[in-house]
Amino acid sequence: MNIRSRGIGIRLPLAALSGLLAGLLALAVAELVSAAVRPESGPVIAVGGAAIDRTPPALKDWAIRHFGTNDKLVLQLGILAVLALLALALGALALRVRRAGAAGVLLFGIVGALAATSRPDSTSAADALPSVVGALAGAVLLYVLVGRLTAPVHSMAGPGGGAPEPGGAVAGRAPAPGQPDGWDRRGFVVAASVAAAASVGAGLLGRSLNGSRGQGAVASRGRVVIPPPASAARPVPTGAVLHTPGISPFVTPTTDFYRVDTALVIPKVDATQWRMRIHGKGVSRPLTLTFQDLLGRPLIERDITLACVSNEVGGPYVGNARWIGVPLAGLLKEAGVRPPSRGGPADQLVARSVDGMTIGTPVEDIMDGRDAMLAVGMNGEPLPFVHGFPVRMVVPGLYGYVSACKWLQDLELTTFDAYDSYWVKRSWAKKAPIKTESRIDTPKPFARPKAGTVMIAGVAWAQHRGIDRVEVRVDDGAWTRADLAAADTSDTWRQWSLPWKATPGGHTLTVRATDRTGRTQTEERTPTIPDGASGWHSVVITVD
Ligand SMILES: Nc1nc2c(c(=O)[nH]1)N[C@H]1C(S)=C(S)[C@@H](COP(=O)(O)O)O[C@H]1N2
Ligand SMILES: [Mo]
Repeated sequence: MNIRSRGIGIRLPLAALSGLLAGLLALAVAELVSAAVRPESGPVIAVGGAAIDRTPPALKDWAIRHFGTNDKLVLQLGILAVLALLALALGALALRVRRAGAAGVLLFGIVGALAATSRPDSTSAADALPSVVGALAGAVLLYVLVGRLTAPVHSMAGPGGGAPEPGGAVAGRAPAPGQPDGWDRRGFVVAASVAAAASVGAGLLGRSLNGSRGQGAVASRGRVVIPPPASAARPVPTGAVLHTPGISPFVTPTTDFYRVDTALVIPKVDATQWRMRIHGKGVSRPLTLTFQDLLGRPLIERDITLACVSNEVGGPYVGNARWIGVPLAGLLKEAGVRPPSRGGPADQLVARSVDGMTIGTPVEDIMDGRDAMLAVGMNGEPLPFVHGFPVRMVVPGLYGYVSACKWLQDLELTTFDAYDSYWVKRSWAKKAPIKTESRIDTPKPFARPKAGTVMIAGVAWAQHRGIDRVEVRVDDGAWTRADLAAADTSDTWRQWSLPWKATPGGHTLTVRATDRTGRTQTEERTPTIPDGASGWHSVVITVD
């Protein structure tokens, strides 16, 4: 009698479990090895990063819309879920053809290795190691475990039973007494338990090593003392801050500030090691700057509202902070750069980050007198790691993807003809000034306020042009001017509010803003791609 058929009922789930254990060991070993290479080289991070690089813009926007800043967590959980399913399948396959199952595990290691070495921030073939070593461990484990499931057990042969046979070719052997299914139950349980324990150990050790990486960077941030600015921000006029319940605060607290980037591992750069070069077309005096060089220069402090091009009408990816940093125009001038309007040959400044991001900004905008800066501080402290420590760019009036490179490492002058930056390669516009927009913060969609006076309030922004007017419309009524808070600067958003005598029933509230060039934001709805969403924000509520 063929034991393969006799034991299949229990052996199939156990084989699938073996696949899962092999996958677990592979990931755990990879995590451990990545602690020795660099955390970004781990297979889940690498495949996740490679997936982000290749995500079509529409899907990226969908992910940001639905998962917000959790999009990266969702991506990694998704990768793990897919890996788990494939591991189960490979386990089942191994029961039929042991070598094929093991080879399948190795194949995933190769995919991980390719992803890790293809990332823009990968500089060394060592990035392939975590995936390869992890997959080897997983493949061996799967081979051994399934060996226990298919090994004939000779009577009283003791633990381990017979030698594993290639391909599990065990048909025709009689099951051992006391082992009616004809497989090495004890050997399997022992091997599986040891493997599970080893995975947990390796995984936890790798996690903790990876978690404690960047201690030097954390310490360096702790030691940063930002000197007082040579040019302080003008005090926010008292009338610029409204306290209507539910309105976005004028200054966005750092912890609430939106975060949009492609980094699955937040770069931890040691400020004492930081160097940045300014070089390229039309640079007659290339500069290399340290963090101390930057702090030693006259600093400017400015309130600037940042916005993301992926922000939908009414969306959350906009925030206002107090930035401190070095004026970028001055640095460029020192490097001998002239803007195109003064005959300079470079019209694009490409910022590169330590994580391989590239962001291209018009040189003309940087040098036209606006407060473009290399920011070192945000809301009174050194930049938080998630917002680009130690140095990022901030340019008033331009969406973040064309101006606000975090974890800055290099500035190269070139032309828009010669080079497409990261998002431009992914079909976003080369140039993207922020569109005039306004948002109703309160009431919230589907709110049920009581009839009587209801405060409608929110924010409006048209960075570097300034907001001139905000109007609100209830249903199809006339546009009514909202009360505008005092303007801080043209680079910040403006809060607004309007008391409304709410009558019972369903209502649609709509807002629109007009900037100081006299242009009213267009009603025409466009998607975020390629250069930012347009349209009027409206909110549907029911008054009780
Ligand atoms: N290195 C790096 N810098 C980056 C990005 C990124 O993905 N990587 N995203 C940009 C985008 S699209 C925006 S909107 C801003 C967001 O800055 P914040 O996360 O500090 O709010 O950072 C910009 N700088
Ligand atoms: Mo963005």
